[in-house]
Amino acid sequence: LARFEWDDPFRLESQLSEEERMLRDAARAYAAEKLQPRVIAAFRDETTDPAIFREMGEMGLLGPTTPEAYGGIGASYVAYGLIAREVERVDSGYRSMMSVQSSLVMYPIYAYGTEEQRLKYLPRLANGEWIGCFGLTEPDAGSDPAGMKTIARKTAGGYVLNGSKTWISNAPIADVFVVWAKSEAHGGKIRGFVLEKGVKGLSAPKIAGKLSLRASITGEIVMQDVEVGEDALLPHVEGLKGPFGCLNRARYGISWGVLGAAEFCFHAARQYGLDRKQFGKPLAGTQLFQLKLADMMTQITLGLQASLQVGRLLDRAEAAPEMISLVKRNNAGRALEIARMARDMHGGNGIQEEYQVIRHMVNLETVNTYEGTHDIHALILGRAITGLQAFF
Ligand code: TGC
Ligand code: FAD
Repeated sequence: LARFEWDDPFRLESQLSEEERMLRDAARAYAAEKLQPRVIAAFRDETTDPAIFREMGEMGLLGPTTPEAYGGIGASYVAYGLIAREVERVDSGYRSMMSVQSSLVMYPIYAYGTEEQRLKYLPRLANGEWIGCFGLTEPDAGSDPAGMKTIARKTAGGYVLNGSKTWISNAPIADVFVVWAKSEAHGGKIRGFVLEKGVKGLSAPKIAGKLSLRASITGEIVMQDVEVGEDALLPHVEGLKGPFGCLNRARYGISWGVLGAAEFCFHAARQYGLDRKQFGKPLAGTQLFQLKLADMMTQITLGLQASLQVGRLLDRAEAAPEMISLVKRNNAGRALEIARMARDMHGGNGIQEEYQVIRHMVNLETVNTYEGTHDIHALILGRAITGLQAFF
């Protein structure tokens, strides 16, 4: 009989290349040795350690798919997903810091920027010397970014930007701001701009009091007559496909990341059930407990296999955005259910910070919302299924 391993039912391991396994193992070791010891206090105290970017940079975890000429390591998208899974096994906030830098800041500069912009920004974002953020969402434009009000007006030497962005990961500690605005000079089309910390009129106040994703700092971006040169414009894209091109990659990474958090919760619940006795026997020996574990393992296994397939297609430039919506939506929703279940299976201990399942649970509430809510991805899929759009 073929062997069955409960923690790798479909032998994901055997479907990875040697290089992918090595990167995954390096990320796993880093996350366990450097991130895990900090996370409980960071979440409790709502603090973000900027040194994490440099550490991740040294490990090659920032923008890993970027070519070596620009400071990356030219890794596959499958490797990128595996890294996200290891980091989010510790905390969704740490994965968030990393995926914003990689997919939402480095990717647009690489894909839409000039050679000068690539050479100026990418190596220092890759090594973590600079921290990046991505400003799309506004107070009145969340699920519907086409409704943004931020505006760029042409000046003699460049542009002047006015507007505000909200819910921006990394913003209060960012050096580099990729901001999307409607450009009057381009017929009101959405264009991308790269702003630098310290420019007059730009501020990024922290949003305090989040009860989710507390280890990842979030802020606003306020732009009051921010003047930039022509060289701040990302010249090679216009329209919403600019930010969506970045979101495709970040959403794909999230589809792997959330399963790392789900695996943590599944493994913790299993161990708790083996250790904890009630009614004279381990909880894991009861039918209800086993049913829950079987459901967790099934959803994680199917999700990983799906993300691997989308990653392989992405590596061949054959991944459609709807495939990414499918795995982002499904895996984030399933991970949230698994974390809630694991919290329940820990009984009263499940609400304690040291058991960590409730932290994953409240983090995953954010992940289910950002980068397109669970329902928005359903509408993207519904449009693909029926040919009818139901957003408005
Ligand atoms: P729609 O008419 O569908 O499309 C407008 C243009 O965009 C193109 N497009 C895409 N291109 C590439 N990839 C995709 N996934 C694309 N989706 C659309 C499309 O072809 C079209 O191009 P063109 O040339 O014809 O103009 O646009 P819509 O306004 O109807 O869109 C509706 C909807 C709901 C799909 C979209 O707005 C949406 O996805 N909303 C969700 C918003 C969102 O995801 N925001 C994320 C903000 S960033 C964030 O959350 C970071 S958190 C990160 C962290 O901390 O980890
Ligand atoms: P809304 O769009 O107001 O949605 C509210 C509810 O209405 C949701 O349930 C939604 O599914 C539903 N809804 C909306 N439209 C429809 C419809 N047509 N039909 C049916 N239901 C609908 N953004 C960035 O640009 N950069 C970042 O770095 C970033 N980081 C974030 C970090 C955190 C911690 C959080 C919480 C958010 C972050 N975001 C970021 C913003 C995030 O992308 C938005 O919160 C998200 O896109 C949802 O927008 P909204 O909050 O305005 O909700």
